[in-house]
Parts: sequence; C-alpha cells; structure tokens
Amino acid sequence: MSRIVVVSNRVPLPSGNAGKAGGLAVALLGLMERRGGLWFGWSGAVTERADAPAFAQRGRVGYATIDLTDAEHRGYYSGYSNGVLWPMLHNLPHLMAFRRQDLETYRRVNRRFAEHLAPLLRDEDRIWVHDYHLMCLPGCLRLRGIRNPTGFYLHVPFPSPDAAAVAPGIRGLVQDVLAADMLGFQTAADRDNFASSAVSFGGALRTGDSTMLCDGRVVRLGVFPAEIAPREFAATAEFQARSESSRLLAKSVQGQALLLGVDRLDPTKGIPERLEAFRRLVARRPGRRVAFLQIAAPSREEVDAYRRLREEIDLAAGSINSEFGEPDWLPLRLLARPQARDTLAGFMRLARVGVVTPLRDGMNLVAKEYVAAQDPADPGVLVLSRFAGAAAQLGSSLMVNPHDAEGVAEALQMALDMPLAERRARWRAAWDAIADTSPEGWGERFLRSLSSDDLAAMPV
Ligand code: ADQ
Repeated sequence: MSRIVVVSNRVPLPSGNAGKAGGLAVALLGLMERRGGLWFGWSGAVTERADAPAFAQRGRVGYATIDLTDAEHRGYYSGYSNGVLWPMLHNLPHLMAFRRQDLETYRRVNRRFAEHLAPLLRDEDRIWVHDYHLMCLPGCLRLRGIRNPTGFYLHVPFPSPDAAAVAPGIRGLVQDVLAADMLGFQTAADRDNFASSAVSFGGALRTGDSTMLCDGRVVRLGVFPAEIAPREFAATAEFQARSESSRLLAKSVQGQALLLGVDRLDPTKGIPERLEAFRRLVARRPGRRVAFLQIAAPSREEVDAYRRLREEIDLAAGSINSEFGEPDWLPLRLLARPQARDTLAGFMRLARVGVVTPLRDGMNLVAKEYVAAQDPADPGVLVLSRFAGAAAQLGSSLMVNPHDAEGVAEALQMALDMPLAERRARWRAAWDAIADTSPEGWGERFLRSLSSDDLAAMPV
C-alpha cells in the first residue's frame, strides 16, 4: 500500500499540540497509521534562522517540520494567507490588506516547503496538500520533477472568477494548483467556481463535471464535504450534558431557552451581524427572557481585522446588555476564549437553538456538531446561514441570510416557538444526512480518488 504524505501549514505533532488536533487531523493520522505516512509542514515555531526540517516518528507516521522566520511568518502566514487569500476566498474583499512583498514571501515559503519535502519522497507516495496556505505547492513540486500522484484539498470556499480576481497573484496560484492531479472541494459550488477560474486564468478546459484538461493533462475535481463523527459526538454530548459545567450552565439560565453560538473569532463567522439579530429578537419580546451564550475563541490576533473585530463584538455585547439587561438578568453572555470540545458538546445539547450564521464558510463543522449533540426526543433547532457549506447537507434547518438581521431575528423567534413535532422532524432529516458519515470516510474517499490506477483509467 502506498505511503500517504500529508502537507499542511500546521502539523499536529505527537508532542505538543496533538491533544488539540481536530477531528479531520485525527482521521488523517488514522489513515496514515494504517498505510504508513509522513506529515510535513510548519512546526508552529518562529525562529531567527529557519533551515532543515526536524523529524519525529510515532508508530508508522513520520513528522517533518520546518520553522519559519519572523519575516516569513508575517509575509506568508499573517500577510498573504490570512490577510489576502482568506478574505478573498470568503468574498470579503474589503478586509484584504495586500502588500506585494507578502505575496513574494508566500511564494518563497511554498518553494521552501517543496525544497525540503522533495528529498523525503518515495516513488510510491501519494501526496495530499491541504488548504489555501499552500496553493503554489503542487506547481513547485512539479518544477522539482516530482511526479507522484498529488491531491489538493481546499477547506474554505472558492468564489466566482470575478471575486477571485481581486486578490493580486491569484492567477499564478490557480495555475500552480492545477499542477495537482486531483482537486477536492467542500461543495459543488466551490468546485464549479474554481473550475471557472481555472478556465479564465489557467487556460484549462472543462471536459466534464469532474474533469478538466490542462496542458494536455487530466485534472480531476471532486466534492468531499468535511465530516464529523456524529455518533461519537452524540455520545459525548449525552454524557457531558450531565457534567458539572453543563449543570451550572443549566442552573444559571433558570429555565429560559438557551441560544448558543460557537465560533472562532473570525470576520467570516458573522458574529456582529448575529448580535444585531439577537438585539432585535430581544427588542421584539419584552418581558420574555432568553439567554444567548456566544463562545468565540480568539484567533489570528496578529491580523488587524481580527483585533478590530474583537473590539466591535465587545462593544456590541456591552450595548445589548446595557440596553436590555435588568438587575437580575443579562440577555447575552460573551466568552472570548475557547472551551474544551467535550464541554461544548454538553452545552450544545442544552441549547434550544444553535445559531450558526457565518457570512461565508467552507463547511462549518459546528453546524454538524450541534445536530449530533441533540436529544432525539426533544431536539433543539439549528438556525443556519445559507452561505455555509453545511447548508448543502442540512437543508432541514432554518435557513437564513446572515446579512438580513430582521430575517435572522424572525428565524430565532420561530426556532424558540417551534412545536416539538416539527423540531423532531427537522432534526431527524438533518441527522439522517450526517449519521453515516465520518472524517475517516472523507479521507478515504479523497485518497481513493487520488489513487494512480484511477488516474490512469481516466478518459481524456
Ligand atoms: P474553521 O473555520 O476553524 O475551519 P469550523 O468548521 O466551524 O471552522 O470549526 C472547526 C472546529 O473548531 C469544530 O470542531 C469546532 O467545534 C471547533 N471550535 C469552533 N469554535 C470553537 C470555540 N470557540 N472553542 C472551541 N472549539 C471551537 C475550516 C473552515 C471550515 C471547515 C473546516 C474543516 O473554515 O469551513 O468546516 O476548516 O474543513
């Protein structure tokens, strides 16, 4: 069986941040453990001189990591990846902060990844590159003569060619991505948008839903929605709902309906817009108390837009509480720190309404986790942005446009008032959509599509 080489910006090292690895990373490690694997990427360390990779081994998985210099970290990671590509890919161009030298650093770091990875590769390896930090990497590997089957997976959305074109440098990046054999996306819309850009900027020809022709090579496109482990999450939620932290939360809401938001503190997650909708909900139900718990884990604090967002949210939360609060009641609780996954699972089960309203999101696993956490006999209601990738699978939730504060307030109201029979029916449909999925299944499907036999068999 061929070895799997995963390349991503960060590496879940066995020492260090392994305990915090998300479900997808754990699934990838599982797949690599069975076949043998190598995980290559940034160590997370910023050092003065960054040269050769450091190695670690656990079981059948090897880890090779490189450090970044401060200038590389600023230019490649904070600057171009998170300051230009992230906002553009989420269709929020006004948040872009472009500096030409950041693009150059981004390209240079991608080249460094290729330079250090190439000597570690074996002939039979399959390479799986992850996400927008590494869009040049497939092209850089080909330039070094690497011919191994190479897949690229985008965890975030891809916008229309017009929207993509606003990011300086994107044309070259699309061409570099096209050097891969297999491209994976969260939704069919992302796949189609990328394909349109590949035709416009990359000189590719679309030959079918899942094939393109590029410089005489077949490049395949696939849709692989990111998944959670629903049954495991459901069991954790059921158990955790009886934990001390859940008990204290339940006690503190004193029988009021609990609304819950769980996000990274990120401009794409629509938190200010959500708070505005909640303000309108509270305003339209005087005397009828609700409790909204918003948990927002700080993230990318070195990027200006994220610091400004924190201030904006703090201000909005304070103003909701000062306007509508009573001596014995505050409508909103805002926690700007992460919570343990297990604790969150318990909170999700207690919440009558899960509020997942990103302005745009590749998938949004919180939406799936909220569904999995519910008590089937008395489930809560998911209010979901139509601009989250998860909307393609969770069509039975209350779908909203996060930019329409009044519309979201109405959906929250409807969720709070929804009769049990309707809650059950909507929840059942959502559960059925995810019950038989898993992060391992997601990874297996991608790897199967990447297998060289399949590629050889592709009609041109
Ligand atoms: P993220 O933008 O990080 O991921 P998401 O999928 O919502 O977004 O969350 C990933 C995980 O982080 C979930 O398991 C969630 O429970 C956890 N999490 C979120 N907020 C938290 C908090 N405040 N405290 C603790 N844990 C928290 C990117 C893309 C998504 C895509 C994923 C996977 O932006 O669109 O779904 O990758 O492909």
